[in-house]
Amino acid sequence: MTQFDLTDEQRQIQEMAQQFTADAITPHAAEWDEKHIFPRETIKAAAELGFASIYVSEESGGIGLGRLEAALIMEAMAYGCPSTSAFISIHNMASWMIDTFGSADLKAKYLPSLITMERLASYCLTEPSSGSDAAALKTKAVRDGDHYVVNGSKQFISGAGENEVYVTMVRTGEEGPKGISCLVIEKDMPGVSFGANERKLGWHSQPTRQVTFEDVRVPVENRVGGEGDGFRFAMMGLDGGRLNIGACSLGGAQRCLDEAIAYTKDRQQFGKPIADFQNTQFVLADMATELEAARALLYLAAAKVTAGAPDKTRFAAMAKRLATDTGSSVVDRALQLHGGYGYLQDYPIERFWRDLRVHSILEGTNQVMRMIIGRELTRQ
Ligand code: FAD
Ligand code: 2MC
Repeated sequence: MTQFDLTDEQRQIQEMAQQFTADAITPHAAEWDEKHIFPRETIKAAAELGFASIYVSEESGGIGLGRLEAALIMEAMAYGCPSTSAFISIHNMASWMIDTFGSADLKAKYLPSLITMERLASYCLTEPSSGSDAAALKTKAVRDGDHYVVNGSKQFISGAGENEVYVTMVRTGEEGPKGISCLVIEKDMPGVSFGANERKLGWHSQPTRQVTFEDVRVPVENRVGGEGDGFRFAMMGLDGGRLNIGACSLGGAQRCLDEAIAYTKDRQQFGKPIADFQNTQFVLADMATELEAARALLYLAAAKVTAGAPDKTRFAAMAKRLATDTGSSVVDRALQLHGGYGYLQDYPIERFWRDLRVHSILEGTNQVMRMIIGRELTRQ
């Protein structure tokens, strides 16, 4: 084992996730996509392997692994279905925020059911008028005795309507990032309602809805950390979430590369397999090279986030930007190598093409990633 290789334990985790994917995800993913099925039972089965609490501490009942192990698991599951893998990542991000910053009572209240996925968690930052400029969020929480009264709405919430727990960034104070706090809000609290399921290009195996809060009374004990800490917690959650989204792109792209290799060896034109054309081999060579380079940066960034390195946020942003752009570009080339068949639902490529497209947008657009990187590079 060298510093550039995985440990035996990491390989075992990777193989377990690959086996789970081959058995429980890959055979069904096309149907989930086509029929917009939310595979709750499969997601719950992932929890039995610890995949709902990958970096929730062992003390709290999680499996207490690092970000590289999480990336390996997300990458492996995305080989079958990027949308389902990303859904599980978001649940992990929300659970980690409760475990890392929540009080002992809050952890006891929510973590046991989140770890088993009896309850599923969403992460609510985006609002209709604040996406990239997340610190401008307006959802207001006003203190009234031992409750907050919450009013406002969240846009594009993954899992909304299905999930039971909403880790929600709200304004309790001044404008800007320092006036934001984080509350755990439950689906069944009076005043919580959901918009229609958005009709999307991809990510069909999970719902996306607006969440509206109308005079929702949330106990003060459901606040994660102190007043004004919410934006920092939200950003720290995203340091890990962005790695996972990048990993989902890598896994999806690896699947399409493997499909393209098999297809081009089989498909004959001009009397020989199209894999024999130098163009095909050069395209495959570039796909594999770029994928490995993006993977190497992502694993490095994951190690930095686990270690709490000072440059972890920049590395997570660089890795998310490169892995998601590379992933989409690899899938696009795989589609081209399939010719017209790549455009058909009979082959999996078009699903991956659609699923990976949103990874350059969510958990911070790739322009915001460049902003984070550029700011740090030019900071005096
Ligand atoms: P905008 O911020 O309006 O950006 C529009 C364009 O302007 C983008 O290209 C952007 O890069 C660019 N832009 C904006 N500001 C700048 C700048 N300063 N410099 C250069 N370019 C800029 N959010 C959640 O909180 N929870 C979720 O679970 C969740 N799930 C999602 C699921 C899906 C399927 C989708 C599509 C989105 C989800 N989101 C979620 C929201 C997602 O994070 C936002 O869509 C994203 O952050 C971008 O915000 P926006 O859509 O408002 O775009
Ligand atoms: N870790 C810890 N603290 C952080 C941090 C991080 N990664 N990033 C920012 N902060 C702190 C920062 O240090 C500052 O605190 P202080 O003033 O005490 O130093 C505070 O937070 C405000 O930070 P900025 O001054 O950088 O805030 P600004 O508003 O200028 O920009 C930006 C922040 C653009 C990086 C942030 O708004 C952002 O990431 N936008 C994209 C939104 C996003 O990613 N949304 C994803 C939604 S979730 C999703 O899509 C899903 C599918 C789940």
